[in-house]
Amino acid sequence: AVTAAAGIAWVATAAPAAAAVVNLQDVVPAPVSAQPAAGVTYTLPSNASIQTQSGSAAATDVGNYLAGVLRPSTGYALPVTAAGGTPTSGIALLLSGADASVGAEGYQLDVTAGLVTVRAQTAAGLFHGVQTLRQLLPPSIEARTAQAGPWALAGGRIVDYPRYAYRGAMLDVSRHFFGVDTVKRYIDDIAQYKLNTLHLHLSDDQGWRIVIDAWPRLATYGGSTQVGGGAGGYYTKAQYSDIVSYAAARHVTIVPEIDMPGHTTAALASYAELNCNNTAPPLYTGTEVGFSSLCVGKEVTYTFVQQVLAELAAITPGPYLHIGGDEAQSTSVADYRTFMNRIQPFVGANGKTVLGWHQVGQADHTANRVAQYWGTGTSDADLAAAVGKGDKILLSPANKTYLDMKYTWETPLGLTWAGLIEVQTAYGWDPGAYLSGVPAGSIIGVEAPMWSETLTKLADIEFMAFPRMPALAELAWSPQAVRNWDTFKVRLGAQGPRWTVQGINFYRSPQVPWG
Ligand code: TNX
Repeated sequence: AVTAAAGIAWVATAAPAAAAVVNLQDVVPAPVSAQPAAGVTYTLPSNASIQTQSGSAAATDVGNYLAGVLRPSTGYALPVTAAGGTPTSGIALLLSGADASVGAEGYQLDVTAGLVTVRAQTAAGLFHGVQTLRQLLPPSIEARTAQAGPWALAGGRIVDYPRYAYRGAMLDVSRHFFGVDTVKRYIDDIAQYKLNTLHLHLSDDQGWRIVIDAWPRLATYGGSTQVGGGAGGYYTKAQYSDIVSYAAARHVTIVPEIDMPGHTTAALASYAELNCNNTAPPLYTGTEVGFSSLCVGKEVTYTFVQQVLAELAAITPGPYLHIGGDEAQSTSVADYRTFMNRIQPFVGANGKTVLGWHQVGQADHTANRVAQYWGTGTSDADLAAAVGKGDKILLSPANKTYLDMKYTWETPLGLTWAGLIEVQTAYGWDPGAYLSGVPAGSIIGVEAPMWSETLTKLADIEFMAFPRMPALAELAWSPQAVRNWDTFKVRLGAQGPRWTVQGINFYRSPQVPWG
């Protein structure tokens, strides 16, 4: 049974034709509107084709992506062809005729007995519609070997679009380094839930993870260890660009972060001249914070930052460079302001927009700056300063969105400083009305950070992300009016079999009725 939400076109579902068919509205994140067509189902025939908008390479790419999901499990050929006229069978991905409300990232999905049509204004919209289509098929569609069908979908119409333009996850690749394949897998994980941004925390005290040609020891020495003293690692520019391209093909933008002026031991250890006393500290493999700072009074510091940001901007197609700015406890407030006010213009000079942890509110505003709130309360002086100066706000309240917090005291991984975060805690807040004194119009979205002090491998990342990342994705995508814990936990539970088929190691929260 589905609880109707006021003002939303949720219609009670008729008895499904086959027990295995997923109800049209049982998708994560919840769609804006879903109108089932009673008694109608579509069954994918073995000779189906995927017909994409004629003349659009981007739509063809989405078609090829969908074929890549469907071919292994169905065993069907599923040729991707250019749509001629109005398709009458198979799956169509079209860039015309969608409801105007879908905007830049939404889609309209129509399932009739004869065909499935996804319509959008952009390839990003088609891609999001394809994620919904996946979830409407049985969980075995996610297998990478041939499975028994039938491959049936519930009939009806979904019209769907995001609440926020910025829907993010963050991965800390500094405390523990994660290779290209792990990052790609996490991109696949988040894209399924319509997140569109992956923020990579590329530098910290414990490791520098991206090659900078002008300062080569950052990677070769600064990247040579990690928490606990393991081998660490770093991305070459070619590897980094491979990640950026892989993300772009999934309509995910990479936001690179170089954390400054604190969290900089890896850089300070690599170059003695960056230190006020001209002495390089040893590499650091512990988990303390707040003890390092770039040397604010030295000119070489600004040459360094300018060159790093220029090289980073050159391999970043997305709009943001994240300059960190958190926990600068070894930098005086005056020095912090001096430093930030001097480096922020480097970002704009490279055609990018400043994103920083909310302490950047202490420094001057720069055009379109975004402050990322990571506090545990609902107000903060630096946050208020940022808002007062005209910053936009990205929401990552640590006691709600931090995927490195333990679920319960029994959770074998993770930290507890911001509290325990069970699924209902992660889900149960409204991003538009959470912070006091911050107008809803200042919020650009929600990001779920994953710090990696205690996480060493993909299975750890996925255990902490699932099921909280999909829960937070719903906050970022779905209108508050369709969000409801009692219906969400059932929809979420139904994702479990999909994760099992995908090989995802997830936390079987007792709050969720797992399917
Ligand atoms: C705080 S959140 C930090 C990180 C830690 C994290 C652990 C933030 C901006 N700084 O340095 O990794 O807590 O949860």
